[in-house]
Amino acid sequence: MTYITKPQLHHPHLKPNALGYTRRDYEGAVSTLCAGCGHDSISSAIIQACYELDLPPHRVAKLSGIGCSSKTPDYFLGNSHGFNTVHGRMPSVLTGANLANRDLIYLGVSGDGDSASIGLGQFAHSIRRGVNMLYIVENNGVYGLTKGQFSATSDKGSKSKKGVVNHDAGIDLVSLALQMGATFVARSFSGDKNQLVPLIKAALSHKGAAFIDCISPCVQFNNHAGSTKSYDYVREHNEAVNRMDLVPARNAITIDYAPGETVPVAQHDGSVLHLHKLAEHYDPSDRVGALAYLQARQALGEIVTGLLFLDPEARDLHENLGTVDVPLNTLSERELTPGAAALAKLNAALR
Ligand SMILES: Cc1ncc(C[n+]2csc(CCOP(=O)(O)OP(=O)(O)O)c2C)c(N)n1
Ligand code: SF4
Ligand SMILES: [Mg+2]
Repeated sequence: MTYITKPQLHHPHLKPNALGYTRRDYEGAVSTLCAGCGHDSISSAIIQACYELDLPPHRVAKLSGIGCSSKTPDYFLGNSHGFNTVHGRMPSVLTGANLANRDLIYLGVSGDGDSASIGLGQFAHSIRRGVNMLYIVENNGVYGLTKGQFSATSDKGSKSKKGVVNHDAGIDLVSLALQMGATFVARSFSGDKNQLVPLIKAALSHKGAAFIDCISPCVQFNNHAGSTKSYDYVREHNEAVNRMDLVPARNAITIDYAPGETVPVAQHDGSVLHLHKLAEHYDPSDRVGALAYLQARQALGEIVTGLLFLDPEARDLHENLGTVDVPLNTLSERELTPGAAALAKLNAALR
């Protein structure tokens, strides 16, 4: 497809956010994905979330692997830092960048092939280390870019476009993230912006490893009868456990929800996440309960969406390692090489 550049001019009536940026300032290049691809809706939700959170674009670093999903960072946050790594290696590059500069907001974007096959080990270790990031998997159950092979998240018994049955057990990245110790775990659907935008806002405000598995239909290779990741299938089998909104710390906003219980959960940046429960007895603070709930609903053929687990006391990798408060990349040579006396003291402490 030919590369189309976007016009630089903004409509004069576009509403600016608190920083004076309009939604357009959070956009990227024109997408070259297939029309109707779920990944484009996720890009749009990311743009909306960053605009609503008033994030300074230069403070965001977006990283990805390889795949149609991993191409998407080119289509949002055009004024942010970006790094398109190799297949399955986004988590380690993101971890390194985060260790070097803790002051940026890290957004990792990946696909089910990128994270559940070649990158499975990297996915697991970045989550268990508590890297402060939002890790989104745009999950379509196929390798879209390489023309529709089953991926490791394809459900057992689901069919390819040509009718071939998948006999392998599917990997559920949400369950894996829960087991690996993620402190914010959610699942959503690219076609449900009302659920996805607040989830992204809350995950970006969370300190620790936040993971969102976003079902994102591939209209080219996996949007047919027999697929469990098609628009029709997800719409029919979606079971939302909660609805939510994130209230930034600076705004005193009261929330008016439909009848039902609303639970406020404070985030590390001072903002408050308001969770409105829909599913009966669902408790997003119970990690084991979340796993059991997921499996029970999966056995009924339901796809559970919403915020599935949140640890408001989450710690991140820097806290665990006891690193200094300032970004390591701002330390001077003198601070990094404190001299022979400091080395002797350190060695003595280890004897
Ligand atoms: C080391 C390596 N092995 C294999 C490939 C081929 N390859 C490119 S993208 C891809 C899978 C992408 O699937 P997914 O992450 O699900 O992205 P999607 O296109 O479905 O969004 C593969 C196997 C590659 N680029 N590099
Ligand atoms: S092949 Fe599938 S995943 Fe890739 S852009 Fe097209 S619809 Fe999206
Ligand atoms: Mg895929």
